Amino acid sequence: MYRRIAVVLLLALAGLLVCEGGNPCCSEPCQNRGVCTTLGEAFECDCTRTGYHGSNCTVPEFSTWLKVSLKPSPNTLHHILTHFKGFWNIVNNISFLRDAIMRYVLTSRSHLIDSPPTFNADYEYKSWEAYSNLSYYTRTLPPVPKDCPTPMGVVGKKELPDAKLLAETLLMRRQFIPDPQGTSLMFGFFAQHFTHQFFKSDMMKGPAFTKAPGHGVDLSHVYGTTLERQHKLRLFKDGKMKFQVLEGEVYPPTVKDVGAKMIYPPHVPLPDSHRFAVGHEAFGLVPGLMMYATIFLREHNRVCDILKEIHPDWNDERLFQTTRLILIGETIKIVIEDYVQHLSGYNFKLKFDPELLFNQRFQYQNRIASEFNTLYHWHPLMPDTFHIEEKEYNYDQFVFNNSVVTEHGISQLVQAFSTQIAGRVAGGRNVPGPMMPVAIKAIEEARKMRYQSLNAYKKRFNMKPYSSFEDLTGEKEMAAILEEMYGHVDAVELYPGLLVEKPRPNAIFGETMVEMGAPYSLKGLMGNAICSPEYWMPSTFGGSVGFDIVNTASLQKLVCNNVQGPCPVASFHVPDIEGTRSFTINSSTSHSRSDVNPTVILKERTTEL
Ligand code: ACD
Repeated sequence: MYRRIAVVLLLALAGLLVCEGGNPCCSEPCQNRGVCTTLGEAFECDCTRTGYHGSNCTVPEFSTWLKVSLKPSPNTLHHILTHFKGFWNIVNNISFLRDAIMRYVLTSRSHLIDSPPTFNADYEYKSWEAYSNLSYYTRTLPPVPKDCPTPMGVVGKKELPDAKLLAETLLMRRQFIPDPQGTSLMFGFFAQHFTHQFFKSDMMKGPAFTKAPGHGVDLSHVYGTTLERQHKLRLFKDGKMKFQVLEGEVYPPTVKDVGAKMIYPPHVPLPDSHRFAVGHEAFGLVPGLMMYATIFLREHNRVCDILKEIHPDWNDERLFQTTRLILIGETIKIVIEDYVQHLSGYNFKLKFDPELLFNQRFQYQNRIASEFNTLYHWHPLMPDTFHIEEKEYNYDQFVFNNSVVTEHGISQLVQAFSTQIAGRVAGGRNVPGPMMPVAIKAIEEARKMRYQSLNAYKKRFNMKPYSSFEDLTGEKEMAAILEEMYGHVDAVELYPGLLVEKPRPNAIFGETMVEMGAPYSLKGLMGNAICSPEYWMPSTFGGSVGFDIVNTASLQKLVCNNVQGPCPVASFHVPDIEGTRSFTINSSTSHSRSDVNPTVILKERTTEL
């Protein structure tokens, strides 16, 4: 009680102190998602529906107090979900229990996302412009006001550390650190392929803007963001997409053939036949992206054949449109049940079932947040070199090299990427050298958009803010550098903070990445129109056969249905020793697949069951 009074007094004092020199909202005086509004030199907190009241929204209502006191911390919940395998095996097989837990996961996560969206980089207060202008990413927290004494409000130094120095000191890889969750490169490339349909910053306008107005899973990376591009890529026969056959296998058509612009730098010595054209202009960047683009192209044409068989009377347009809805459904199913399932490390089995939300308060809409884009810079996933069959490619040999795709073929690429381990994301110093410019740019762009601090985001997503630098990193060396650079833990920026954060035990991420990433993800996936009661029915997908394709989709099936010959294992997790789901890292000295085995000890976690 005394502690709470002291906090209230301190906040009020901070507000008063700042009011003398400038904007009183700079000190973030309103807690618990209360909204700060300046009143001349004073401020007012709007605590409406926060569950708190008082001048700083710090006094809980009884029901809030009860909920907060009883609710386990995110780390405790994570521990429960990632241990006790025997218990979860039982729960996973009792459908009403599994459904109830999944419903809770979906609602508790998605209620953390403002829907309809509220702010953007240019509007720190609610406005029709911010709500309606789809060319902006939305913002979960409004930008730090321009007239604040420091870049993070009132705390920290007057100048932020040099972005390059910061990235080189704390983010750049020294030695490859493999992900202890066993994430594969197949996951890394899926992440890159899938997210580029909704993370598509419009750099002509600036980092706050997007060229993907669909704000979610619309498969625009397969079909193009504009109707003009889509039409260039379509065959206009039986609903299909254009393609070419190379060495007996189906690949995307050429830029020359279809006239859809792609980014292939002129110095890259690619023959015209390998200048593939797909939905996203930049997917020639790495063979991993083109591998997925090819798989999705084949899947589209495969599903068209199935639909045509059932609906011989349907025209090209209807076959195309229905197939697109099926592929959107397949994608969401794979993302929840394979991709997020893998990332979570949960022994609880996640479920894609839109009906779970039909009796809940839930809005079927989504707006991609700038902060989601920033946090998804998972470049530490990328290895130092890429191993395919007997070859090892460095970045120079790998980028913009579609020949790798046809030389090895989709099957071999899947096989190779499913067995090469990806890097750990949290814990610091694991961004590969060639990716460093992207990491530096992420820091600079966040500054341009005046992001609030890591700790402000922790509070916004119901986490306890870090109390010290060591609390953040879990060690002393990087903590001391951060202290030197930022002066105060409340001034640490979001993106560097996420990458240096102490990982959860044996995990790829720290607490903040998951607690922020999960709400954005689940809201974005389940907020899709196809998950709404109006759409979620067999007829939307051309009948029971199409609906079944959606409801039984998996990464493995997606691959098997679209490769010739024996189907390779397709997995977001590198191969296990029998019965093992995760890894214990023996040392931090693993460089590439050739030395993963000696240095990564695969160990059964029997003690944790
Ligand atoms: C939960 C489920 C487990 C969450 C675990 C990790 C989440 C961390 C980061 C985000 C992960 C995946 C992103 C996937 C999809 C993005 C979809 C966006 C659609 C617009 O505990 O809640």
